[in-house]
Amino acid sequence: MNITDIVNRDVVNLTNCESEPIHIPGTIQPHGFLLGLKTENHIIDFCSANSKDFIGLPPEVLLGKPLSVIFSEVPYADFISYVREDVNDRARPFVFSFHGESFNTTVHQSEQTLILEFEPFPDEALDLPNLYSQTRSFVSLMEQHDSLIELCNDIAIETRRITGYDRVMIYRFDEEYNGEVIAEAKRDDLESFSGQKYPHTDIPPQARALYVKNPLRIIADVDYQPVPLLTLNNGDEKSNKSLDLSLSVLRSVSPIHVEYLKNMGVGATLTISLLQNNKLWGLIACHHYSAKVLAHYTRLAALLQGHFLTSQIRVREVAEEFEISQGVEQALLESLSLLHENENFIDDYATSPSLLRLANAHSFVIYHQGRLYKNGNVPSDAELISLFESLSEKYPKTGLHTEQLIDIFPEFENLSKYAAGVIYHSIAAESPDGVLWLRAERRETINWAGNPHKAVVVNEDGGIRLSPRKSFALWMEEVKNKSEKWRKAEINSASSFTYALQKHINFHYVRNQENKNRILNDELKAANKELANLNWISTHDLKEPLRKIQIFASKVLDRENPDLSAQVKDSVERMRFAAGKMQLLIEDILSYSKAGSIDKVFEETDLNAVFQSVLQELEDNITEKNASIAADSLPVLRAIPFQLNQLFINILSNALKFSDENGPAIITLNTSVVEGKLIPENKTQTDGLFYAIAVRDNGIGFEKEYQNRIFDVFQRLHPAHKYPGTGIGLAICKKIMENHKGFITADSELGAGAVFTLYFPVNGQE
Ligand code: BLA
Repeated sequence: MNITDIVNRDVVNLTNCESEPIHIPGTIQPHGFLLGLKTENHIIDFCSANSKDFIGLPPEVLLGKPLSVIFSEVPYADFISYVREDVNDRARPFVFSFHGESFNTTVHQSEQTLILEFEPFPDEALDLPNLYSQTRSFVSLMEQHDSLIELCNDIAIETRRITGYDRVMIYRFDEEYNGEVIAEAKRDDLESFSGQKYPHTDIPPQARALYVKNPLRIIADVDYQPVPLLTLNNGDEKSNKSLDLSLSVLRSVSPIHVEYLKNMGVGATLTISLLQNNKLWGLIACHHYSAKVLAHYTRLAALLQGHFLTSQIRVREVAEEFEISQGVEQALLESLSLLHENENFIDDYATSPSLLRLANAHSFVIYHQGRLYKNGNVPSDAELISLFESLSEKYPKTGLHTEQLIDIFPEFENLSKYAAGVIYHSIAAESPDGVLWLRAERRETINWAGNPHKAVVVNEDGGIRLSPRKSFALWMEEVKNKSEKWRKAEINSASSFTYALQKHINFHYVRNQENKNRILNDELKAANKELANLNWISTHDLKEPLRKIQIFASKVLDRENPDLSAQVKDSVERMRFAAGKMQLLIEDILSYSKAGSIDKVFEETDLNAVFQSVLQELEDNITEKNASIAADSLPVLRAIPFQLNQLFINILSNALKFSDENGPAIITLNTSVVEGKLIPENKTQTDGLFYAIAVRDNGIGFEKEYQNRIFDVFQRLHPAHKYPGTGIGLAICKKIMENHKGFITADSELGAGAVFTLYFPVNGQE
């Protein structure tokens, strides 16, 4: 028979210490022995080398045999049904007897192997703890204490009472798995570890993972000799077998951890996991200063202490968090009512204490449109502005909360006195405007048990082997430039307030704008009213007397009264002329104001017909000027016919009026279709196609600089005595084009004719 061990002989070094396969050491601790059975036939496949010490049979005898042959004292059927029932329920162990001695047997499945771990009962006693009284005393502790730490302290005392370890500690992890002793019960002569902090490297990740899976770990004697696990080597099966001992109770201990415990002077330990959401929250860590094996049921009682505490952690933490968040919420509500009830919130209430309390901050600042509104002790204005600028540049959208601003902006180290930690939100895009809650630096001293930066020592013998630190002497670290951590409730409340503030600011802006618009609108209404009045006056008060003047003047002149001197006649003539002009002006003003205000009735309008009728209307004028006016085919539009009539009259009579005396006037109309976006006047970039009707003449033209102003009311480019008119015609044209969602442009050079282009949307928009 060929027997080999499965001992893992890898040495821990710097690169593998975090991944040391501690679940497959291939050895166990010697306070019990282990058999590994093939699941299918219960043939003994693994046996610890110490079996003879307990049952007098060495591995050579046991390996390869069925279990039933060895333990004949126990009805084998009982074991089979125990295994079937619930293999992982370690609360109720199986009891095997051999030659009259009973063994507490812990059974569990590991891959293809059924593992049996046999431990003699200490003092031969089946030591049942009084679970009822344990539970009752826990319930009374629970009722006595509000705070988690107080409860932890009593759990430590109670666990020590039940188990008898020299020291029981409640050890809590932080986010990086550094741990702190938050409660302790110990022998009076021992020095306290309370408040000490231990680096995460003391319990590497794979060890933590094991303690999640298997919540109880016993190291019975740090001076033990590991016992190898043996197996048959049948030639065909290579001897590279291993046995996963993750759930085992006897699993041997990592040598580096043994050394650690020896460095600490500890002889035996018990560790119970405290889990929250399937993660290690902490440990109940027990030390004994000599070897110690705990009886099975006492282990369960200790485990129960762990479950008790675990059940309360969340409740207490939530209760503590709840109390804080209630304060925060109350302050948030106060702040929001101030915000909602005061139009000038920023000016009047930025210094309200509730703004600090809503995030439990030391100070608070709003930066809005170049002004700082400060609440509490804050850095100088220049420093604040520079901070807002840096923050808005780096976090234009997301906002930020940090306990240590200098991690992100090292240049702000000198602000730590006020702003070691910040909550920041931007309140306006593309500007440094924002809000800041600040927390001052909280200097803190961490009492490390030994220098955490030297938690591992590379030994000098070749530099390969690794040791845990040898000194646990107090090593104090001062934490600087860091504030207290922002809690979730505080961060959320700051976001809620910022959101409301943003709405408040926007609302204010819109309200201001609305107010301005309302004032403008009122002014406009007043102006319109005045204008309407003017129309009325024009028609009734002005036109009538003017007509009378004209009639009388005509009468005077027509009678050719011989008594009248030539001078008087001339004066009357001028008077009639002036009255005529004035009447024309009134007519034009009237039609200008009408062009914008009449109800618009759009009809299918053939511009060719309009053009022909306008030619007839202007016939005398055309003849007088010896002009020719020609148009290629004009479009049919949905339009207001009489307005287009007026438009053509104005444009063409304008061309005739400003024709060159030295030659016949030639006026042409050409129609093309252009892209809306290409029309320079189209400021809103209306899409779609437009008819472009270019009215070209060979008249006297005008200087280029007037091409925009030419459409303004009363704009005259040429002397009135030579080119009479009211200066309103083109303004009316522009208004008519606007009514048709079109545009009008003018282009000319002095002496080189002019082009007026009328743009109508092809799919006429009414
Ligand atoms: C395991 N390390 C542990 C355990 C504890 C600690 C509680 C669980 C095992 C046990 O019950 O002892 C650490 N013990 C502490 C701490 C206190 C304490 C912090 O009492 C404080 C009061 N350890 C090292 C280094 C390595 C290391 C440098 O210091 C590795 C690089 C490893 N620690 C290590 C390993 C285990 C461990 C591998 C798992 C032991 C095992 O379960 O086999």
